Amino acid sequence: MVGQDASAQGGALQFSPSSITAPNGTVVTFVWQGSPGNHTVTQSSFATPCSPLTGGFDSGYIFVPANTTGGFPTWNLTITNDQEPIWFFCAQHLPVPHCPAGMVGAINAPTTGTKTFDAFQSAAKAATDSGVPVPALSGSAAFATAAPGPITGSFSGLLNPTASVSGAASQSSGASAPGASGASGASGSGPSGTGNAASGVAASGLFTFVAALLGVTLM
Ligand SMILES: [Cu+2]
Repeated sequence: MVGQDASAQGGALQFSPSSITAPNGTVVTFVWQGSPGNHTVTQSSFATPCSPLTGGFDSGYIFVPANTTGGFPTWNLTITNDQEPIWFFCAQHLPVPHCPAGMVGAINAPTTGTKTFDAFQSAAKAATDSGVPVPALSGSAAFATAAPGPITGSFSGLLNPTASVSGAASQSSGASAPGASGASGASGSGPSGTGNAASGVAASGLFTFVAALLGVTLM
């Protein structure tokens, strides 16, 4: 889940779950379920948690208005290198920078040593930089084949990638990951966060992140 409702444990500014393990070919589905919320999923690095990674994936901003109960925008990333930790953050700056507030996530982060998710999040909370998203479908160790969506109706986006922007469509032939068709299963995970998302993982082999924010409309 990309964000949470403000009433959620841990507040609105979080990915839930925030750290997962996903083998190659897994389709990770991000769900912009926080309502209201305006978040990004932006790849970064362990060294600079709150700065976009050059060549990293980036959803751009997606705004979900208050009182949204369904049809949330989603984005599917396919994992291509499960030996490489994928670090990401939310690049939203309003009303406070989300990354230094702890809105970071990881896929295939080490569980021991110095580069754990907890260490990454601690570094994010000490960071002051929080860059502007660079829309991209394709990232390091993961890629998307389509833009996040739907970004229509009450949803709005800014700096969102498209197939033509990133050129990642050329990689889609390699994206014959099993899971792509199962992505709809992610919709079964409810808005209530980690518990439901975790059960969704168990049921479908897919992973869902959701985020939420306090009614910010980014211009
Ligand atoms: Cu955010």
